[in-house]
This record gives sequence, structure tokens and C-alpha cells, in this order.
Amino acid sequence: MKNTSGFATKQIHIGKIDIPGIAPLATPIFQTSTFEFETTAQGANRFALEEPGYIYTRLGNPNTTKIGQKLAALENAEAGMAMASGMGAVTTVLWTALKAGDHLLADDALYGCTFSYFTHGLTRYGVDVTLVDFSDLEQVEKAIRPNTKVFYFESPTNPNLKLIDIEAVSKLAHERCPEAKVIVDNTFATPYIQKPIDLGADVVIHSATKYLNGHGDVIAGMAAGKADFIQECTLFGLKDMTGAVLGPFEAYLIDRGLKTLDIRVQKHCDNAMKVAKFLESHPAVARVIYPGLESHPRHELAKRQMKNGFGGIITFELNTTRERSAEFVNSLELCTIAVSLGDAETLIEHPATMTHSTYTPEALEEAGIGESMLRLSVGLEDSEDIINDLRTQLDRI
Ligand code: LCS
Repeated sequence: MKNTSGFATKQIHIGKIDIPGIAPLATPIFQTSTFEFETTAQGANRFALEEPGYIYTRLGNPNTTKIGQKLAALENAEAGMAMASGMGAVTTVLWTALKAGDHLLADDALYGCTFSYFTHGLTRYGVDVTLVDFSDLEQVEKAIRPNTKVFYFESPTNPNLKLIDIEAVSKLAHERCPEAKVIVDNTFATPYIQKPIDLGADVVIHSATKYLNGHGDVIAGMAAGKADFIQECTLFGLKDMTGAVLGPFEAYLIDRGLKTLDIRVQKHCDNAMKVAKFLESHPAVARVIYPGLESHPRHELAKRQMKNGFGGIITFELNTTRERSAEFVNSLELCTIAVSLGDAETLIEHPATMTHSTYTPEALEEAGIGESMLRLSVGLEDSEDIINDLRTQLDRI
């Protein structure tokens, strides 16, 4: 594999494990908890990191190593790693990057459990946490403190699809706090659309449960960044702090999902664009938020920052009561009521009572997450069928 290979070639070939004499095309599942040492000296040397090689699956396994290498290649990062969930990735990375007395500065629109971990979890261990609107650089600048060690945000944000200028925030953060890390949750965009490291971020986090796997059958998380920091996250954050280890079988499934990442995400984007335009044209729809629409307040930034498309998630509000809005969702036939996103199936949910129920009503308002917002994860079905399902029920309103 050449370093100059394209995205599609990398997503298929990076990290290939050669097993002489058998030469399987697909990587076998190394379903083992531990690895044999030839001698006690070899075991000691591996623990001392003086000799490469596997020790115990909590510290590393060929299947997780392989997908870590793949994500690193796709994100243009030095190294990558896998964890048992997106929350496993968020907690592993932040337990590694922060200590008591440090300040975490984060955007106010976050996945509900990330919000809960920051505001109810990290604060219990002496980390100061401030949430501001990262789409307003002035607010970010004003909130910086001498002890700010991490700048954290999603873009687009879950669920209200706010866009944050990764390049501008990274520049400001590094100028003002040279030791701080800029950590971007790239779950919604995927590296096919957006590469935060190229824009100046230090670390990228993913809920690999979503597009990276893409098939709705795995919970997993990943991170990528500088090799020394990812090693610290692996040998301290994951090994000693969270233990959120991804199983070899789940890693195998992520590896398989990644082989088709570009074509899946491209179709999610194409379908979402059509569905967003349809929703915007329907009189029963009060508001549509989609980075690909000209009506998105940061559409120009979307065009600059997001390549190949604008993602598969649409957030919208209906011109009706909350009860009628719930009836609309309940009546849909093809669109399935479920949390999660990035799957082949189109999924719809109500953030205020589901994914973001960890927010108080005041925090929801502060973050610009409307009580009546509906979030649609546009799937890979025929766009006409998704639109027809939505149209049939919207016409009844
Ligand atoms: N980061 C983002 C942006 C997410 O959307 C999620 C999960 C996570 C991290 C955590 O990942 P997990 O541990 O679930 O793999 N988001 C979900 C959502 O919007 N619906 O269900 C889960």
C-alpha cells in the first residue's frame, strides 16, 4: 500500500495482517483474551515495551490494532485506537487528557451522555467545566482560563447540526493555550467528509457505532491523534482508567464496515440532501436544519469544511403541537423510531425526550436544542420511498 493511496484504497487495505501459509483475504477474528510468551524474559520485555508484541487483549489485540491503524490513515492522524463504545472513547481520552484542577472548555450542544459525563461526571473529580457556544469565537475566547487544557466540540453538533469552525477554534486554542488539546467528535461527519486533524485539531473521537460501522449491529468507539498521546490513552486511559475494551469480533465488524465507508456516506449525503429539500418545501414543516441547505446559518462554512457532502442527519420542526408531532412520528411506516444514527435504515427520534433527556429544559434552551425538534438519520433506502413515507404523514397535518 502506497502512502499516496486514495481514501477508498486505504479504507479497504490499511492494516492487512499477513499470516504466512494460510493467507486469508479477510482478517480472522483473534478471539483470545491473552497471548502466549515464549519465555518469562519475553513477557517481561513486552510489559516493559522493550519488545513489540501482544500481551493481553485489554492492552491490545490484532483486530483492534488493525482498525486503529485504518482510522488513523483515514483521519490523517499518526495513530488510532478502538474502544468499547463512543462513550468509552470520550471517557478514555478525557480521563487521559485531564486531571483535577484543569479546565475543560466545551461547546454547549453535545450528545446527551457526553453532556452528562462533562457536567455531572468530570466535575465530581475536580475538573472545572464551562460550556459555551463554540460557533461564536468571542464566547470561546472569553471563557479561556489559564488552566484550560481541553477544547471539546462536535461539528455538526448532535442533534441541532450547529457547525463549528474547526480551523478557527484550533488556531485560537493553540495560540492562547499552547499545551491544550483540541478534541473534535467527528461522528456526524466521518473522515470521508471532514478531517479535523488537517484543520488543526489534536484528537478526533468517534462513536464507531454510527457511520464507521454503518450496519446498526455494533457498539464501539474510536479515537485518533498523535502517536504518543494515543499510546497514553491506550496504556493508561483504556488499560487503567476505563477498561472500555472493544471485543475482537466487534472490531472485525468495524473493519468490515469501514471497507464501504465512502460509498455508504456518499449515499447518506445524497439521500439526505433530497429529503432536506423535500422537507423544506412542505407547508407542514416549520423549520429544517441541514448543513447542505442555503438556509443553514453556516452554509458557507459547511461548503468550506465539509467535503463530498453534508452528512446524513436532518433536524426539523413541524408547524403543529407536540402531540400531533408525536402522532406524525408514530404513523411513519418506513422511518423507524429509534435512537442511534448512521445505519442503513432511516431512523427518527425526539432528542428532548430521548438522546438529550440528560439536559435540563434550561440547558436545552441554552444550547439551542428545541423541545419540538425531530432528528432524522437518513438511511440508504431509495430516497423516493423515504420521501413518500414522510409526505404521506405530513400531508395529514
Ligand atoms: N458522540 C456522539 C456525537 C454521539 O452521537 C454518540 C452517541 C456518542 C458520542 C456516544 O457513542 P456510543 O457510546 O453510543 O457509541 N449518540 C447516540 C445518538 O445520538 N443516539 O443514540 C446514541
